Amino acid sequence: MKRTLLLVGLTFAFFACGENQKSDEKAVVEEKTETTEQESNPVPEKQPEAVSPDKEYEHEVVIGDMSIPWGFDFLPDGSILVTEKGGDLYHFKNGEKTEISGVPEIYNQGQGGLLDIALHPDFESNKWVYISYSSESGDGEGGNTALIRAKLENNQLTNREDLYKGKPNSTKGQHFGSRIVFDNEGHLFFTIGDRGNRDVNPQDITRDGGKVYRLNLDGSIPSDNPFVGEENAKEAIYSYGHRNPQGMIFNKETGEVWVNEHGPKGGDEINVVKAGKNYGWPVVTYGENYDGTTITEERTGPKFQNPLTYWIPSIAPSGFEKVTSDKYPELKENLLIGSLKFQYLEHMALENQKVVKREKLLEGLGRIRDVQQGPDGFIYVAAEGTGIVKMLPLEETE
Ligand SMILES: [Ca+2]
Repeated sequence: MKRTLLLVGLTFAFFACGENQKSDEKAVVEEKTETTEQESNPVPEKQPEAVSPDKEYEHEVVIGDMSIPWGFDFLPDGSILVTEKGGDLYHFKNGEKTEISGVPEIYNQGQGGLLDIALHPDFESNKWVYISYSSESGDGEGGNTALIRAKLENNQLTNREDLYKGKPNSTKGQHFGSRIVFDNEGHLFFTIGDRGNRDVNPQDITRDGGKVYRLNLDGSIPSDNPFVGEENAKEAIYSYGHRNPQGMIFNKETGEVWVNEHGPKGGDEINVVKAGKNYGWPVVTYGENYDGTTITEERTGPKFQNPLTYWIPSIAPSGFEKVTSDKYPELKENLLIGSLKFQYLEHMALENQKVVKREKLLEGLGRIRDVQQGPDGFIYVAAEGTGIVKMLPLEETE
């Protein structure tokens, strides 16, 4: 964009003007270029405070008796598949919870475990289910994030295919990612956090960790991925410089993938994921170390894509949804984000890419891991120590 504008501008200046006008035209070109860059990468403003809503939503527990329900998705009949971080996968239908067999062995360390689950967009005809988890497979002690797919038939996972495995393994328990979403063009996106190795992984495209990845649905690498053909690059990488994205949506309205990710102390972010862009961690951040010491004074820089917004203090975001149904008119087209730290569901309203409202919904429900709009249009929320609850629209509780 920048190059095009510059060329057009200079050509125009060359043919159309005398000496004096030439410098004027040049000034216009420079101004235009700057505006364009800023428009595509504005520095975020401080968020408004999160407030309690005028009226709290009621909820009903749909699946109870769970410890850490990490991720879930809906089958075509509206029943639910849900992971327990500890390593079990359940199918919940008609009030009954059935354990699914054939689930991969997890590396049970720290934040690792059985993580996200997502059904193939055409699950009804092909039965493919995608799962992310921490895995010990491959060389070296410890584990790293893996992505598989398998067919779900008769409460069993079969025909397993290993699609991706982050390297190297590490015994660190931090930052495995990992969400899975699909776009409308036959890709899937998933994330791996920096694996507790922030000074080595996120800024290096020849290493896994601190990345958003893009694959074709069979696990192959799209030929138009941004780092295809670059020496030693992990060609599945779509964007880098991330810390630990644990919430991801495909924003149908904009055709973009959006993530929310944990910052250090302060500095959680929402990022609009763009091909080949660097999201800055740990070179630029709005956060600091947990002990209050400085990571960097830099909040932004010319090489880095700014977040859409950032949280200070951190809410520890997990799960992400954009409301599109008509069940909750006051939430429509807005964002929902789970908070592990403050144990509420954040409702965030944007206007022109700026945060104009933040509300704390379902306060005290528990550490929220995931949020999804079901095929029935209702909002479902996975909370630690509870399970999955359905948020009831305000008019239904009046
Ligand atoms: Ca960032």
